Amino acid sequence: NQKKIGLLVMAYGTPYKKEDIVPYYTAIRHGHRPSDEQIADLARRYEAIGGTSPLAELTQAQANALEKRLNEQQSVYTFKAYLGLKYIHPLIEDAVQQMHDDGIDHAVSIALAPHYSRFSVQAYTDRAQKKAEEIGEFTMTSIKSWYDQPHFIDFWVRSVKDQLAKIPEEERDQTGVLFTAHSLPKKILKNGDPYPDQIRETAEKIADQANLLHYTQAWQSAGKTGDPWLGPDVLNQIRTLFQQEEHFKHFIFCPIGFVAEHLEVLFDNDRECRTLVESLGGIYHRPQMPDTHPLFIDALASTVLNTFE
Ligand code: FEC
Repeated sequence: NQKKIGLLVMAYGTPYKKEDIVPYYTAIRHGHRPSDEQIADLARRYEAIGGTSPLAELTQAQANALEKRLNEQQSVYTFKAYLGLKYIHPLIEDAVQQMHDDGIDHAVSIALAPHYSRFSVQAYTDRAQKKAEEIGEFTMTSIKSWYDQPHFIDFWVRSVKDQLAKIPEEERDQTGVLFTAHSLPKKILKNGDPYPDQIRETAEKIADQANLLHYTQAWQSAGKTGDPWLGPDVLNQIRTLFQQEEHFKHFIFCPIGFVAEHLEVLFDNDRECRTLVESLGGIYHRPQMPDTHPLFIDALASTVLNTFE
């Protein structure tokens, strides 16, 4: 009889329908309702990508694929995946409760975000662990980061190479690759948060293995709050590249801090970055996000199995 292990797949969450936008955005703002103007602006961005984000469906598909892969790869345990979201149902706490109700006493938690920050992954983990402690006689191993898992790096190496292969050979040295991740408030640096270093390391590994000539890193999707955010912002970085390297023609965007097609990629990259690049006379390229690509699911599965060694 195989031991049943709970697999807590934690992710950001997205509004399922238009009416969810206000409570979702209010949850992101820790219970403070954003201004009508901010709400209208967010609704307009969802509208621009088709009304809602494909993220809800993709997160579920990723959790299902990971559960399946883990159960194929070994026969000691039976993994059962539970989705636990940060800002909308099913919430992280409810998922932990459900595991307990289903008779599970050990779980592994993994966030669908490759890089660790106190602001991102730690926030997910704290909520899960707190709930597990409340329940009692329930243990959970929480994975902090998995950005350096070789299959994950390989996914992006292949994606960049595929994009480069589509660019005419004589124009390949006129191509710049931009690695981006979600910006965070600058105050994270004060406590030595590893987030910026992990992202730099990810970009360097991919660039090295893909033999990239020209690449740079930038931050995207910074919040519209008063305090300073990590920079350079990707839009400024695009302008800088055009000023310094007028001969660049192609720009390949790799949003390595995210793992699915969603608002930040479909709007911030595919709309905002594309518009700026094209207005400056360049050509925009962006590979498909990891979604349920087998290499990506293998990266997650290996990370989970490593916690049992
Ligand atoms: O619906 C979708 O398709 C997109 C869902 C979504 C993902 C996501 C990922 C990250 N965020 C991170 C940090 C912040 C910080 C703030 C912030 C604000 C928003 C807003 C929306 C939103 N985020 Fe998000 N993020 C997604 C969606 N995020 C909507 C609110 C409106 C806006 O600013 O656009 C600032 C909070 C504040 O306003 O004070 C900080 C980080 C990630 C990547 C790691 C992860 O997925 O956990 C970091 C997906």
